[in-house]
Amino acid sequence: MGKALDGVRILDMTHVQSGPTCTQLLAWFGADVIKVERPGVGDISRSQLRDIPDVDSLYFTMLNHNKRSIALNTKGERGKEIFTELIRKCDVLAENFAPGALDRMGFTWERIQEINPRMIYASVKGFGPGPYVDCKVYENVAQCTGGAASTTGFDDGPPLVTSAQIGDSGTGLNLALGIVTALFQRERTGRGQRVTCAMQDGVLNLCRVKVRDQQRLKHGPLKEFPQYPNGKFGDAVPRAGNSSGGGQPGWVVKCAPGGPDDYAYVIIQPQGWEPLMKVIGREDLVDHPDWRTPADRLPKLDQCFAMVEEWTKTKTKFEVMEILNPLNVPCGPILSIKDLVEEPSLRQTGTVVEVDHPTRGSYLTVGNPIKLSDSPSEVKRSPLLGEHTDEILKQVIEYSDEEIAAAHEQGAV
Ligand code: CAO
Repeated sequence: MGKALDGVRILDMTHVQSGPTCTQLLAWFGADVIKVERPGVGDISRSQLRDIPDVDSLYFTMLNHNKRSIALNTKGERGKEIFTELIRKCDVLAENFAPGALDRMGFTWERIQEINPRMIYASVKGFGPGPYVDCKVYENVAQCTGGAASTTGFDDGPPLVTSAQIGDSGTGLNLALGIVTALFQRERTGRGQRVTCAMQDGVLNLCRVKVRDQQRLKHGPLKEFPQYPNGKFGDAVPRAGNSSGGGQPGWVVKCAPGGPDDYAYVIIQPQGWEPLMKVIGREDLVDHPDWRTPADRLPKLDQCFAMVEEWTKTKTKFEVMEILNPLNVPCGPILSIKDLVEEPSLRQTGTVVEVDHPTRGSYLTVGNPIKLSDSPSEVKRSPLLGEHTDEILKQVIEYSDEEIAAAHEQGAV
C-alpha cells in the first residue's frame, strides 16, 4: 500500500528533540527523510543519556525512526556543494539549530530560494521576533517562558514543569502541520515558503485556557480553583493543583492499595452527581438544598472530592474505572509508564511498538499517534551515523563512484 507522503523528500537538519519529532512523523507518513549529520559526531542525542556504552541512545533511536543518515560537513566547501545539490533535489528543508546557524553556513532563506524556489524551509526556534529572538531554548525553558510552569503545580509550591514534552514534541507537531500545509499550498502556487514555529508560541497555544482564566480573573475569583473560597487570588492566574481546566470540576483521588500511582481522576458533571452520590453511599446529598446544584457545590469542591475519596480508597483505580464508567461518570486511572508499555491494546494499535536495532537489540518505542486508514505507519529502526551516505550521494544527487571517493578523500562526508 502506498503512503500519504510518498514522493516527498525532506532534507532533515534537525537535532535533539523538537525537530526530529516532526520529521519522524513525516517519515511515518512515507516521506523520504534524509538526516544530515556532522561527520564523526552526528546528532548530539546519539550520545546523550546512554544506557549501553558506545551504542546509539534510546533518546536518539526513539526520535529518528524511518530516516536515512548522511554524514556531511556542511561548513566545508565541498560539503556546501553537496548540500546545495541536496537542496535542489528535496521538497522540504527542516532545521532547529540555534538562531542563525544555517545563515552562518551561507544558506539564508534568500539563497535557498535561489537554489530551489519550490523549497519549503521549516524551522523551530525558541522564540519568535522580539527581545529573546537570539536565545537558545530547551524544553523546560519553553515551558517556563510559555505560561505552562507558572500555572502548573500547587499554590503553596514553586512553578512546576510537566514531563509531557509540550515545548519540544508539541512544537514538532506544529512544524509538521506547517510543512504539510505549505506542501498543499505549493500544489496551487508552485512556490515554496518559510515555515517558522516558536516553542514559546507552541506552549502558550497549549495554555490557551489559562489566557481565558487571566481575563476571567478581572471579574472575580476563579471558583473552580482550590483557592476558592478561602484562599487569595493575585493579579495573575495561579497554580491550580489538579483542578480541571474545563467547565466541570475534577480532582485526583487516592485509591487502594495506596501505592505511588494508586490514584484516579474523577469529574463531576451535573448529571453525574446523582449516580456518584448513590454509589459512594451519600444518597442523602442528591437533592440536599446545600449540595444539589453545581453552583451549590463550587465553594465546597474540596469536601465533595474528600467524600468521593473515602469511597475510592476502598477500591483499586481499575475498580473505580469499572464501577464509574457504566454510570457515565467520567474518570480515569493514573497509569504509570510501566502500566502503559505493558498494555496489550496499545501494542495492538501500534502505539507502543517493539523495534529491533543492529547494535542495541530490541527496544520499545512509541509509534505514530496519528492513524490513517490508507497510510499505515510501519516503525523502522533509526539509521546508524552516516549509514546511507554513499547511497544518498549516488541515488539522490547522482554522483559517480569517482565523485563519491573524492568527497570522502576531501573529508566532506
Ligand atoms: N556540519 C557542520 N556543522 C554542523 C552540522 C554539519 N552537518 N550540523 C550542525 N552543525 C553546526 C551548526 O552549524 C552549529 O554551528 P555554529 O554554532 O558554529 O553556527 C552547531 O553545529 C550546532 O549549533 P547549535 O547552537 O544549534 O547547538 P547547541 O547544542 O549549542 O544548542 C539548542 C542546542 C537545542 C539549544 C539549539 O540548537 C536551539 O536553541 N535550537 C532551537 C530551539 C530548539 O529546537 N530547541 C529544542 C531542542 S530539543 O530539546
